[in-house]
Amino acid sequence: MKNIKYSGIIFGLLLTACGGGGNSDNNSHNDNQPNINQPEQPTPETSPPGGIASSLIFDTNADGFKDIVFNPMSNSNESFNSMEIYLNDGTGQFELKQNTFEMTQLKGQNYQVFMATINANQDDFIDIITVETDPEEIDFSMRIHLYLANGDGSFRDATANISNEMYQNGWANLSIADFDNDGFDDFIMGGGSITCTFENAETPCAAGTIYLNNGQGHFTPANITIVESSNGYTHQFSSLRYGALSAEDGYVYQIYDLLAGDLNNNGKVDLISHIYSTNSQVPSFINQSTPGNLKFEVHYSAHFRTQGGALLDVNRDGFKDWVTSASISANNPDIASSTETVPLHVLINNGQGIFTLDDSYLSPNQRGVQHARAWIVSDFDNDGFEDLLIPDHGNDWRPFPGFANLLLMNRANGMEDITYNALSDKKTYTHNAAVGDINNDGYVDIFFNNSLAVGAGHVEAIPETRLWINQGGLEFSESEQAL
Ligand SMILES: [Ca+2]
Ligand SMILES: [Ca+2]
Ligand SMILES: [Ca+2]
Ligand SMILES: [Ca+2]
Repeated sequence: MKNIKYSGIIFGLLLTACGGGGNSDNNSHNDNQPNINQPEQPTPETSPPGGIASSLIFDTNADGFKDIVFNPMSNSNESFNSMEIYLNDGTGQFELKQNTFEMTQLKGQNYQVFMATINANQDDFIDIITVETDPEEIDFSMRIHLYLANGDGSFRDATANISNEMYQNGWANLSIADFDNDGFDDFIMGGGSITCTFENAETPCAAGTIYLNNGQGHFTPANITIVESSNGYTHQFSSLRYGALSAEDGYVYQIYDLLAGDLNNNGKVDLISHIYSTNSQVPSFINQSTPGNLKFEVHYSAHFRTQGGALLDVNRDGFKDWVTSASISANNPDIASSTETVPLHVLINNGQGIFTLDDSYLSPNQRGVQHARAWIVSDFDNDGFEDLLIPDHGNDWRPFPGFANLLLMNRANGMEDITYNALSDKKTYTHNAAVGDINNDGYVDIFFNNSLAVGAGHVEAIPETRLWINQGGLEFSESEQAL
């Protein structure tokens, strides 16, 4: 990522990890260092971009072949990085399509640091929601953008359909789900919180804000009723909170970042929050919402410091468990290129959203992560059990050494690391990834947002092929086309 002047100052205290959230993107870079993604020479249009901020794989033009939507973050001299599409021609070749997005820019040089698909307006086409940030500004501008699909591979900007889409937060991620159970996709913001104090209910806090869809693709923040399981107190907030819910009884905690998933298999999407307070238990927000009325009951697991992760069923009892880690982000030359890692952990769900640490589902020698950029759940070998891909960009400071990604297969006795045999052991700067079956062979392929910007700041990270074709779940081959 680019320099973000404020990140070290403001986020430093709150976060030790950008790798925390499923899609979070804290960027801890040194002020005085040059832009890491600035190419020395203008790049021809046909060359792959030096960096990619975010990407998605889905069929944008309804021809039955999945395309790759991406946002370059190092286009030559352009001041504004428009989203672009590699259009799949059905033979495994992609053609670059530019200017298919009607885009209104926030200001200056922007990146979509987050992208997700969403069914916004109930037509037959998949829409896109993004978080755009302006990394060179010091006023923390960020904006949620909505792009409605026209069905022919082009998209129109419907950002005006979102109320309160602009924040002074720098960055955020979103989780897409139908939170009020009315059949329409909503979204919740995570990781946008420079205004959050974690222990003051009165302070505005963007993280944990849920935007409800009116069914026609218009999104508005809605109040959330929180029921505290420990004492039965009920309170309404503008964003997700937890704690005793009463000043007399102690703290009310704001949240910073979260994961969404059905924890108790009742068909409603629940939430869990990472915790940044040393004296807080881990809150699970069990969904009791009805259409138009958001309501969650908070239950607690024992204190455990989590900064990210993914929900998938590790012990195969039918309930989603939580794989998580901390991360390394140190502005220290001695650490920057080291092989130091932090361990993975597994938290097992009791079926009611209460989690217990059990690392026996990891091999005793399980390789750790340095700075997981994302946690992607998909069944890569089609055995019916979800596996876990962890793009890891390594320590987020110069010299941006990169780090090997991690592919963990879900086995009967736990998670098995097959990365080095299936993919590679190279230390890449992988800024998230997108997965999807691009050659219609039934196996999910991977597009890594690898930096190719060697010599432009990534002095140590290794440039590597972005698109890897799944050969049956245990082995991937590099795409012959340079994307
Ligand atoms: Ca809804
Ligand atoms: Ca489970
Ligand atoms: Ca599997
Ligand atoms: Ca495939």
